[in-house]
Amino acid sequence: MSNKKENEKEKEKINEKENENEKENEKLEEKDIKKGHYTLDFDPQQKHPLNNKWTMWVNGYSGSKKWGEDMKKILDFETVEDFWVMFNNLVSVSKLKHGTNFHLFKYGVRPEWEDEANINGGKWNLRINRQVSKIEDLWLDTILLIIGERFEPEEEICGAVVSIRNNGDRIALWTKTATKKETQIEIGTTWKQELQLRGIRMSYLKHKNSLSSNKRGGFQAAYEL
Ligand code: MGP
Repeated sequence: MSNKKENEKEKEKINEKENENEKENEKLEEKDIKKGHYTLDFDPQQKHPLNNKWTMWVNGYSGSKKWGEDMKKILDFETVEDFWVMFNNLVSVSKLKHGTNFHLFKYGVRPEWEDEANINGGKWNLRINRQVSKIEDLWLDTILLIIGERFEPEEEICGAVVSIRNNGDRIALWTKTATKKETQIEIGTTWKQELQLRGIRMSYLKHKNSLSSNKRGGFQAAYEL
């Protein structure tokens, strides 16, 4: 027999074997479903720990003019399951009153410039156009990226804030060491890529500049992407 013919026979045999395997799998699935098995073996009581514990905060809902006065803890969580229970029971950010902020920060860090974890840091600031992007989707994606530790180095991440405003909603990613330019650029680039935000400009602001300025004067970008 020629080599070509031998190869074809071999291929046919492999195909037959694959078909047999597929049929076997189908039978197995049918059998399992008849027995009432719809899921893989898992223990519904078992929770999956996150590497960090996190706290969700809210402020800005009361109309108070004094910063931080109405800052309130919503919940701490440290497992995947507890995160989803909280998130699924939280008002969607698309329905929040203007002026409100949700803050997701590592446990023990207050969502303020003055906290020792934030004081030398800054934030990547993303302005959202509601005509183009869904704020609730970008907020959830951002949360999943931070609790899932998708940024390098993970220790640089302090938290994230979503701010609902009349003049344009924003999401900010707060990081620890504003002077580490390369690190911040890498984190900002990852964030932009993961959210698939091509063609959108983003600025990095140092908290120390915000602290020393009275309001908008000092809000100058340290880095841009
Ligand atoms: P903002 O809500 O982050 O800015 O801060 P925005 O949305 O441009 O302003 P708004 O007026 O539309 O809400 C608003 C103001 O709150 C700042 O100018 C500060 O005076 C104060 N503020 C905000 N943060 C995050 C802090 C903080 O961490 N510490 C202190 N001391 N003041 C803050």
